[in-house]
Amino acid sequence: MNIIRFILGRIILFLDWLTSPKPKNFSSDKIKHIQEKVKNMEIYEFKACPFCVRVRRYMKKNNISITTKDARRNTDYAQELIKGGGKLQVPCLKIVSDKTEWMYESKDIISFLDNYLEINDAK
Ligand SMILES: N[C@@H](CCC(=O)N[C@@H](CS)C(=O)NCC(=O)O)C(=O)O
Repeated sequence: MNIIRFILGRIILFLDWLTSPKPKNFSSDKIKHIQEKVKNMEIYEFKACPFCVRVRRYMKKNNISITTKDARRNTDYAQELIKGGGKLQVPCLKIVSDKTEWMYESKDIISFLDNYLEINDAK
């Protein structure tokens, strides 16, 4: 089972690399604005998780740069995620504030970023 998961993961990463989206041509002001609005965010992920790939592709296409934490390779990150968010499931968007939020579900993360950053690219 582990070997099958490993092979599937490699295929996903290869296909993602092969069809990697081009970042849209946003103005430097818009990119700065996006960066400012996401600077308090982090994403917990597994590199070869298809749902994480979906979020990463959306981010790349829309010039969104959020720190990622690989919760598969780093057990400290996995523990942070379980303690803060309540479960080991990726992707998870952490929004740090007085009342830190942990958002699971790739579609919800994309939809949140799309609205919050006024991008209008969520499908
Ligand atoms: N519906 C979720 C599915 C997320 C999901 O199934 N993630 C898997 C990795 S691909 C996971 O976190 N599994 C927990 C584990 O492997 O321990 C989404 O769209 O984000």
